[in-house]
Amino acid sequence: MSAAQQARALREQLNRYAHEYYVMDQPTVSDHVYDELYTRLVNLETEHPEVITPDSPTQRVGGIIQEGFQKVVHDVPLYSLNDVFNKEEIQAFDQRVRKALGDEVTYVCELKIDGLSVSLKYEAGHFVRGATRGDGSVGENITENLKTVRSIPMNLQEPLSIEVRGECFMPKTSFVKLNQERDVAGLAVFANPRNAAAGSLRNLDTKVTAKRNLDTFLYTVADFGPLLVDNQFEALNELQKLGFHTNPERRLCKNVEEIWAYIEEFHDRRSSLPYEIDGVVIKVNSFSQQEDLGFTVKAPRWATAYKFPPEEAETLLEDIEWTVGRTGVVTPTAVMTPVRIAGSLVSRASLHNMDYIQMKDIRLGDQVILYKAGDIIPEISQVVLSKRPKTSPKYLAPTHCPECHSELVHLDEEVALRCINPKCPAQIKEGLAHFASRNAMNIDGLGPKIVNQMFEKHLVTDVADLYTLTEADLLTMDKVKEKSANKLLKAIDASRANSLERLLFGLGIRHVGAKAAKILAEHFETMDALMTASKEEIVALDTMGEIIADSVVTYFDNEEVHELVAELKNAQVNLMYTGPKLTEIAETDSFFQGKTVVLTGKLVLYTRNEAKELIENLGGTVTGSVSKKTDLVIAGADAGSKKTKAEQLEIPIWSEEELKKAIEGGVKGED
Ligand code: 0OX
Repeated sequence: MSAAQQARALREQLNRYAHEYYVMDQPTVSDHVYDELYTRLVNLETEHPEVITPDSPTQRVGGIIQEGFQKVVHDVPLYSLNDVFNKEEIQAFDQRVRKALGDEVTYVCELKIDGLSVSLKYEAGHFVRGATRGDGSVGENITENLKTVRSIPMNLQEPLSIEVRGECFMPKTSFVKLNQERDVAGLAVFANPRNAAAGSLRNLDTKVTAKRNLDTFLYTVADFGPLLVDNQFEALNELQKLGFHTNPERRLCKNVEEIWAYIEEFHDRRSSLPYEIDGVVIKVNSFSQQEDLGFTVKAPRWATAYKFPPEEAETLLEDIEWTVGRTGVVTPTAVMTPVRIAGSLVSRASLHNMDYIQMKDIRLGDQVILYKAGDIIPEISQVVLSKRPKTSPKYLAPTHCPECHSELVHLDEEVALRCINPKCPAQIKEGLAHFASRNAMNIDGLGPKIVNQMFEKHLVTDVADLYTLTEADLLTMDKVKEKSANKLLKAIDASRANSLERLLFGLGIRHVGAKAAKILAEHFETMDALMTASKEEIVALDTMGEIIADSVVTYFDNEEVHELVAELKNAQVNLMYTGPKLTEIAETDSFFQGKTVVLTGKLVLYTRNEAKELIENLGGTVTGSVSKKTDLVIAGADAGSKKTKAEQLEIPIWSEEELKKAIEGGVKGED
């Protein structure tokens, strides 16, 4: 047998075994047998590289480092689904369907896989392109990444030209393992399998994708023509026959009762499934009936998605930790025995303030019910009173600062407890980190951890000290080498030139947010002018109320603040407004000036290009992916991972309506 023939035989055998393993979930040989054959193929291909074909299993290990992802225009858009949340809404959906079609309706229920929608294109049976859903109309080309996903066939059982769609996801066990490895390596863990799948699939290094053990379930095609079937249930069977992994839990249902029984069954089985689901998709089975119903702009009228209620879990409240923020507010955090909710391990939840603790009568040692608000933020919904030990005492508010031990107070009518010791180390550290933060002095690399160390090592006690730091100082800190020390010094130095509003915001004057700081800086132009401004002068400014004015005047009526400003001046920190002059502002200043904006989700008021152009005309820049440098995310319907990332990075998220307002009215948004 020639090398080419041998390679072909090995390829076919290995692809068959892989199909049995990854798609059918029915392996017929052991891993050892597979590995032996695989090694033989690797050796053969190394000796005779000319026999390598794109469908060889050796081509699935990645190795391509991409520069970015090209856009892919979906000829047939990937629709999203309307959501329903209870049985009544399913009944209403069923009634609408029956009103249009009559009583002869069968539905298919499918599990709603919590992954990323992908579209796979095959020509004459060969995989030629894979893309993300994107906004439904335009996605990204992730062909090389998808080639590493073992359940995606490189060749179909029949030479069809077809575009198949479904969900790419990370199984729960792979997710847990990945996070364990990342934890050990000191890397940030992924919040849930969906984020992990997104990060893996959109990784520029396909070797990373290959290692992540992603899987797929396919459920539809752009055009059913080539499949020669006339309903969704048969289409799923056909997709399976072609070699795709399809979810085995699909079921035909004749009415709402049967649909509801399916939903209840999987609500109960959800946690024991090996992959994450967030609901059930209900589809009219017959294609001709689907055609009769058609689509709205956004979603098919013949399908709907039932979303499970937020997942809850019971756990033990072990402790309540109190932490001091920049303004001295002391906030409680519940520390609990870790539990898994909606795909991630949760052990901490904010308790907001003492009123909240009292209102829910939360006590140490209680069993509590945890859920994820908006599916993201862990929150305690209630205490399980029946499990409370009889002797458990009421939880009492702390009386002293957990950091500096000075007495805590309530200012005015505030619910919050505050430490009012200006020398409280926790407040100073938080204040320093705020000073360096993105919207303030924007000192790259000066995060809370570094600030903490600097403070503990007595390198800094106030913000002016940052400007006297030397390389030798920085080298005394853990994990700081020459290179990073110099980088940090450069970033600190660069911040000297910032316009006054950044410094004002960075100083952390009570009630002075980024927007107020900008207005003050624009008007008074110099720190000196602002420091001597009267309350009346400040109140006279548009949008500046008494509270801010009082706060500014009180802040500058302090000898220590004057000393601090003098130190900053000495350190050659700019104390002037260097933005456009007020007269120029009328024409040039827009909220978008200099801002980096990301558009995500389906926009209905503008096309993507229109929105981009309008923002760019107003001085903004529109980019494709969310990062620390993003200032604003505009999220249309069904915004996915970009919105999630923006939430994690605490980047402001606007609706399309808010965008419209800002564009049309020149309204300034909140920084
Ligand atoms: C899922 C899922 C998503 C087809 C036409 C509109 C939506 N997440 O598991 N979408 C669909 O259907 C598409 N089915 C699913 N099972």
